[in-house]
Amino acid sequence: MKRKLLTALVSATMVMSLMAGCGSTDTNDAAETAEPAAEAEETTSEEASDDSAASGEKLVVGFAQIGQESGWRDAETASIQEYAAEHSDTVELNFADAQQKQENQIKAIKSFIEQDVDVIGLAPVVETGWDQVFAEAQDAGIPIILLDRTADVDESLYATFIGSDFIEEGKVAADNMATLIGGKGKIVEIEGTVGASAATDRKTGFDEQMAEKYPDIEIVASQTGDFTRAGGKEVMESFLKSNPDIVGVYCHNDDMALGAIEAIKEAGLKPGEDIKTVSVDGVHDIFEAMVNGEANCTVECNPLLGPLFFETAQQLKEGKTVDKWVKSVDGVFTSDVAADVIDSRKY
Ligand code: GYE
Repeated sequence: MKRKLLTALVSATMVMSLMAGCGSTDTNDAAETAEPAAEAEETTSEEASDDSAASGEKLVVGFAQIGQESGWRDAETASIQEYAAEHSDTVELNFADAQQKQENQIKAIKSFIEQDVDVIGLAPVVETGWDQVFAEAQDAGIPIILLDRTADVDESLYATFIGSDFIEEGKVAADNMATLIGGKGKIVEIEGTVGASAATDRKTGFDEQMAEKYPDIEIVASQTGDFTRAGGKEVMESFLKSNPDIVGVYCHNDDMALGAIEAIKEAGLKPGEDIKTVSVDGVHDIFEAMVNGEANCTVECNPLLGPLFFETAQQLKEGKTVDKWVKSVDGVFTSDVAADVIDSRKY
């Protein structure tokens, strides 16, 4: 059933249809209903039926998700699962939650190959270590879609990357931080998961922009908070002890900023005033913090990738090829507009 890839184009209209197809997702609901488990868990949208990858003409997709580290990721999972549920007559989703572990993602991919799915989707927790399993998928004729993070492999080993420009996000974050602190002062940086493309590139973009354009701003400390709220809080607590004179914190995602805000408050300081915040994602909770004056800026990164993911998978199943990078179009929001836009946010 699977065909080798040819080169073609995902048109701009697909990106538009993604934007139009963004349903409203409640990340809190997703977090509440998600069941944590010790190992990678696989569920299929069609468990009750006897359809299989080999039988019907349905689009059969395996998706190896990272886990549940952030509100952003819960929103992405909900977008994928909702699309599959709404299109259950044409689509079958086999979803694996890797509990933050690369080895579980590799196991899931191997199991999707065994099942002979049409297309494999993967959000790679880290960039390296994928060559072998990607080659196995290629040998089996199964195209791979990288969703929301890139992998450091030869371009021939995957069909496309759907996601944002993280270097650009870092640069935009730097410009906004510079504006917030008047172009000078000491700041700290809380990084995402070590080895994840979203963390590496958000750091590169931010640090390079700071070095090139803002000589009077000094990044005095930079450490990982693993993209989690608890991680952001813990790192900020230690930063505040050793750097009491900082005026800003840049976080690679909103969840870590929300943790950092708690740490700033517990230290008797005012987040959003004494220490300015800039983070990435645009989740609902950071908009609430901006409305409350406790956060200053978020650089958007769209997690509602379900519709585009399945549309792209269908094109691949039909033997069409797609752009190597289908780039998300994202905005940037500061606290002065937060109250006006919060109700229109979809995640
Ligand atoms: O920004 C962060 C999540 O890979 C773009 O992963 C994604 C990032 C997102 O944990 O919140």
